[in-house]
Amino acid sequence: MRMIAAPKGYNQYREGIPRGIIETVEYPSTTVGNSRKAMVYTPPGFSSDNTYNVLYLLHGIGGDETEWYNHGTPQVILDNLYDDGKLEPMIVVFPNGRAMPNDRAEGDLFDPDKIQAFERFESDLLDDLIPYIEENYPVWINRENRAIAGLSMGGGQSLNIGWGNLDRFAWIGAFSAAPNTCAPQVLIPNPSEITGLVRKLWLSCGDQDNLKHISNQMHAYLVQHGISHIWNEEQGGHDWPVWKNGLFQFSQLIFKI
Ligand code: FER
Repeated sequence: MRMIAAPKGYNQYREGIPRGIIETVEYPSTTVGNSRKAMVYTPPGFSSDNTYNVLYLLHGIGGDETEWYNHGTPQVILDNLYDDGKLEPMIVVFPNGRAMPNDRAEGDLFDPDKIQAFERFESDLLDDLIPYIEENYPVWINRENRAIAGLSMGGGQSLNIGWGNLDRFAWIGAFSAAPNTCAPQVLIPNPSEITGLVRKLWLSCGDQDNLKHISNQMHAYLVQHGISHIWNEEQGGHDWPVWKNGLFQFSQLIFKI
């Protein structure tokens, strides 16, 4: 089994290094008809004199815009990677992928309305959140400067939204993609026409994850059609070690020529 693992200490808080800032923002959503929250990480040394890439990093069915921050210490992982000189400068946006008026992770998380809200998020992201970020942060607005990745439901969203909007995204990551992932032949009906458009495609899943058939199926289709990607089947379940490794690995691959 091929396995790309983060080195020990990758998510340990380091004393005395420059740090990014993580904050909560609110943006007007025409899609949902209210004001919605997202978290935004700006990197160490962030300055509006510079222009940044943007990674949209999505949560799972049990989470909201705070899930990565509460469980994944993304700011520690990213601060350490900047300290090691491993990342292109990027802002990371943590949206709430359940695009409905009550977007908290409460009640029956599998309620069809809530599952549908994960689909509706595509419009909220493209029409509301991305424009908000691009108006309020100094960011590049080309597809090559925009990445999308996520865990589980967010991994499915990343594959669906990424492949569905190649004019907007050039980098896609899916960690333990959930059954909301569209069939690969629906997402990529004409493989010969998209050669090279996705600059890096990362797929990972734990070997103990009972949703692994979703990733297996995507991987098999990509292999069958010669679509370049990285497939990391790693030890683990449907859980944070896999997702944090996903962020650690994927963030180093993106926005590099
Ligand atoms: C399902 C099983 C798991 C499903 C979604 C999930 C939409 C999501 C899991 C997660 O986000 O952790 O059948 O259907």
